[in-house]
Amino acid sequence: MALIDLFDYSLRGRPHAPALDVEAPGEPARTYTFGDLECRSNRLARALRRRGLEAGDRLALLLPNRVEVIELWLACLKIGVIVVPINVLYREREVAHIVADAQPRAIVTAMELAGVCPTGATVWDVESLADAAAAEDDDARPSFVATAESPAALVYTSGTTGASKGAVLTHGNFAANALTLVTAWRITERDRYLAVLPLFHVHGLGNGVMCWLAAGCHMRLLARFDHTCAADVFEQYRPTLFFGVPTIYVRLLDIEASRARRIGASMRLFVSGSAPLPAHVLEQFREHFGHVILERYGMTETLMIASNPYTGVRAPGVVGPALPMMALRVVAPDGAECAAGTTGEVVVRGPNVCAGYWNRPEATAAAFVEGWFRTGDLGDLDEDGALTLRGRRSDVIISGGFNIYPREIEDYLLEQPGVREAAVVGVADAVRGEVPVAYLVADHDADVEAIDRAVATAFASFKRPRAYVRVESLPRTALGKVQKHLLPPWAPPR
Ligand code: MCA
Repeated sequence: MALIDLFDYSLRGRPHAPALDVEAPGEPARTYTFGDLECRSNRLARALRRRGLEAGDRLALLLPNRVEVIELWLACLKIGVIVVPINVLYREREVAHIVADAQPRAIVTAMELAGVCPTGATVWDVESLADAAAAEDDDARPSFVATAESPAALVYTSGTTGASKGAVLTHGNFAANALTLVTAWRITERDRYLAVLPLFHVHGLGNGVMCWLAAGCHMRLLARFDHTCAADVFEQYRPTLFFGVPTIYVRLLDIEASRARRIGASMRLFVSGSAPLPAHVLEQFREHFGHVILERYGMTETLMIASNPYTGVRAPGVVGPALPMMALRVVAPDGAECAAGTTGEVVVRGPNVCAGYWNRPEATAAAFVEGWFRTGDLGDLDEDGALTLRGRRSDVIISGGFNIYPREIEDYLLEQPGVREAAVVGVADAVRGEVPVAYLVADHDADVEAIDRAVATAFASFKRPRAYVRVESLPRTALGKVQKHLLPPWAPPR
């Protein structure tokens, strides 16, 4: 089956039902029915074909949350085009890497973001593409048949090497993920889903948008999460379902207690993922909103792996047992299965796991061991099969739910004048979870401010080190590997 077949229960099965409220920049919120989305995406699919796109071609989307992202997704699914979502916070260097790797036929973007597109790339303005779609007179669905194995998206994620790789996510991966979550979290057409997460990551997209389309519920799509007006949005929309990263839940704790109670009273389920949810946040949120946040665990490459139960105990610090259809094991370095309570690497297999990395057979081979995908996360299982994460095999930093690969920043720092050695580490932060801090061994005339400016130009803002600490040398093992845990601790100035 193709992913669109799953969404057809909503697109064709509930054509008159209100599907989506969304605000376009500078305009009041607009409502679309599932039938509107079906017809609009059919026209868009035709417009994309008219511009020469064929099944198997890639189309990059560098877009903030807006209705066209959803329509482009549906249009691409309908004609077999592979979507390559790009983080809107990325700078030229980061976008150029993805474009060089995925070789999209075009990048669809909003004019204010076009400046970060690499020179030579074909760039389509989303507004003019929408106009071209509106000018199509036939709104029947174009003919194309995808299978579960057809790639639907390349979602870029960095491995330990620092260079980001495209995880090939198929129609079947997304369909299995959505079906599992709709069942596990009891999402129905009666839900009202408040969507604040960016649609260029699998949390907002594969979980949010795809559960909405599979269940046929109502969604309100915001351009982004803004903590200064979050309470107003909750009170106006009265959602029943919300997905967030821990930073968002920390921000929501600022809502005054009586308002928080009122918001909680009409909510059904708060889900957290993308970074560890601190136990004290879960506890304060329960006191404040009257809800125990449901924590789950996933990765771009595997979509969702494990989830706390909908009914039953949602224990702090535990991400729950494997989701239905997903198999999960904890293994020792020699590959032997660990006994309950013993920490090892989490490996998974099942229909949610990606087909591999785009054009990278070696990386794909290294990621799988006998069919099991190596997550790089460390954890242990209890007697009932519930997983507790204990850390990561790689030194990825998660800030506000965005992943940062130190190696990418370190390599760039080493290119800067006067920098001899560099190490980037994550430092605990009450709001973002972690923030990056750079340690430099540098000539005494090295200009750290100029280095910081260069970093800020080259990378998304969340990757910019919060501080630069000069050290005489980096602590290393006998084999020369940097021992980051031995670096002098850094604390933010008060
Ligand atoms: C943050 N910024 C954004 C966005 N989010 N800009 C545009 N669009 C966004 N969506 C920028 C701000 O402009 C600002 O940049 C900086 O980030 C911090 O913004 P602030 O308002 O202070 O935000 P906050 O209250 O701290 O909240 C940040 C956030 C954001 C909204 C929680 O971090 C976020 O959207 N996180 C979600 C990431 C996500 O979806 N991850 C899923 C990955 P400046 O510093 O320049 O002023 S998928 C995944 O991990 C796996 C698969 C999984 O299991 O889910």
